[in-house]
Amino acid sequence: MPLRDFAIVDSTLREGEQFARAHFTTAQKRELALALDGFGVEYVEMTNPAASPASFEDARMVAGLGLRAQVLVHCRCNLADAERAVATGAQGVNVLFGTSRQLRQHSHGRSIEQIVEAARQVIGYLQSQGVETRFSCEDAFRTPLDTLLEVYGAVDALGVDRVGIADTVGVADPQGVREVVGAVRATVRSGIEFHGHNDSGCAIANAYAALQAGATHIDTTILGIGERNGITPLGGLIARLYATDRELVRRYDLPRLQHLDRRVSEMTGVPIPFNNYVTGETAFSHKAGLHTKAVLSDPSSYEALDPADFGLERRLDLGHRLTGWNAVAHRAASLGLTLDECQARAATTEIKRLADHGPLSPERVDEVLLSWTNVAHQGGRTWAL
Ligand code: HCA
Ligand code: CU
Repeated sequence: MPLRDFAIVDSTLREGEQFARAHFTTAQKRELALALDGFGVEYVEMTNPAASPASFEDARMVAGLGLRAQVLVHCRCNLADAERAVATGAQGVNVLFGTSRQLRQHSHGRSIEQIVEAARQVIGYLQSQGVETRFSCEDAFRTPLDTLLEVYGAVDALGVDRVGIADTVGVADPQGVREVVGAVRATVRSGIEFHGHNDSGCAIANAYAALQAGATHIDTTILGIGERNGITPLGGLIARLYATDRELVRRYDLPRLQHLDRRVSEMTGVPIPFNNYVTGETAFSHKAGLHTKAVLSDPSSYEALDPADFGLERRLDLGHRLTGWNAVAHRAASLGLTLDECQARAATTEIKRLADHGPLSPERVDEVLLSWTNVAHQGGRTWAL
């Protein structure tokens, strides 16, 4: 399958609600659903409507917004939940059941036969209601592969639209994901959704590996929020795909990503990490002289992502001891000062000398350049620093 045939299922309003710091109000859910729709995700997933009265009302409200995105509700694999889910008017229902030994023993106590039987009932009901239906095996990567394939084979035979493969505890690695998704791809005709937690730092790489192996849908949340340390972040998946081929993400309104990250940061009170994909404070900062020189000549020499595609700007840091004369000369020129190489080198030496005592702000660098040039133009001093 070509890599471009994928859809993003954004679960900020479901998995993201399970983040320790999240408690979205109805107005915030509405705002995020509209913002995600504006960005262009294909699906928005909502919390199980059976979770609380407000969860039901909020799912109904989002399902009624008339989004371009399909609205999904998440629910357990039982008829009572499925009926609540359908009553919201959502276009699709994402059902799950834990299949690992750990979850079968400690969560619900059912056998694989009982799981398949419950799936048969619930999928049959959802199909009779005309909603898109997904069945996911929770904790798939701690479930024996033959068991997984047995369950997926059974629900695929029932005509489910999609099967879900969840790395619930974040134990999978890209190689393992390729193997499992590849085996599922060879077993089912349905779509395949991958949901990966980030406990061991592989959530983006695993989502990407899933796509390479034939997954059709990837779960994300804004900033990656979710249970524990969360899942594949929307911005990180976008960055990964863009780095492969920017055409893969052309259909999304990339400059809106900064707004999504900022709003979720504000709503949860958690700052955007400095090293966040695309929107981190330093994501487009260049510092060392070798880097700034090459970036001034051609930004792609040290950039996989063009900040302009995301409505952002790159930053060249000059006020430090690793600075380089090319970038200093460039800055001087943008201040209207013309320095020849010799002068630029001398000014750079002065900046380095000062910066040995601590970083210089951009304003301070400009001051140094301006005062230096004034003195030089008065003719009295040479630049043998
Ligand atoms: C959960 C578990 C889940 C479900 C994923 C899915 C997981 O919190 O309900 O429905 O595919 O990580 O297994 O988020
Ligand atoms: Cu999850």
